[in-house]
Amino acid sequence: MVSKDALSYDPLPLPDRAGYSDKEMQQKAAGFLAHMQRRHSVRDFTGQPVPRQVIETCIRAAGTAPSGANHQPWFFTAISRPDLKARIRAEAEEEEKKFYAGGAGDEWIKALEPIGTNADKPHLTTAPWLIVVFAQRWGEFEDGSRYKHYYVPESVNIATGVLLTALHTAGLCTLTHTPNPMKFLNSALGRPAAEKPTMIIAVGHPAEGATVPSVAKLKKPLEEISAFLE
Ligand code: IYR
Repeated sequence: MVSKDALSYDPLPLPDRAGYSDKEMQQKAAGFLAHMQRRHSVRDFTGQPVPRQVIETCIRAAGTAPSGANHQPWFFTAISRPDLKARIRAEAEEEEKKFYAGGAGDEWIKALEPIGTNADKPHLTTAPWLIVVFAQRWGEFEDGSRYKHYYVPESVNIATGVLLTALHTAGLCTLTHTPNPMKFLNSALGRPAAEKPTMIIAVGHPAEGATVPSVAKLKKPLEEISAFLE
């Protein structure tokens, strides 16, 4: 929790700086690219447990993300309790049924065809952990008074990216899942109404024979996702 009297500017010498030669930089960058190219969203998990400590460490990594005014406007609820996972699955599938029965509209359903999704979400009960990401519009001082958070979606989405990267680096598979609407997660998980659930991340080991849609391997080339103005 932020303290009201810890808010003055206090510059420290840059800690932990790793300086590399140009060649080392390229090696590091290429190594990281290869690592990320091995990340795939997986829909089929085994129930093989994952130690809580691994999940805690990955959430701590997510918590290092940059954020508006360093307010860290995120909250992660990690769930392994079978009764809670079953409740989340039941409520998510209820929303997904409406989505796939027409709520989504034809264009969206067509866009999802190559991904192969439908209203069944077994991963929500088979994966050993679900991590629900919440975005907080407000923070609280120690005395209970509120302060506004800034750039909330941007900050939370950066942290979520770090979390997915950390989980992948730990050798785990994930599936980002966004039932719409997701407000049921607040009551299911006891989070305040001012927090907005942004995503459910199913986490675990892939089932034997797990597949990925072939389109998942089609990544846009550099020329399509970037411009260099030198
Ligand atoms: N939330 C639904 C639909 C869905 C939407 C998108 I965009 C996807 O990339 C995948 C699924 C579901 O989880 O099935």
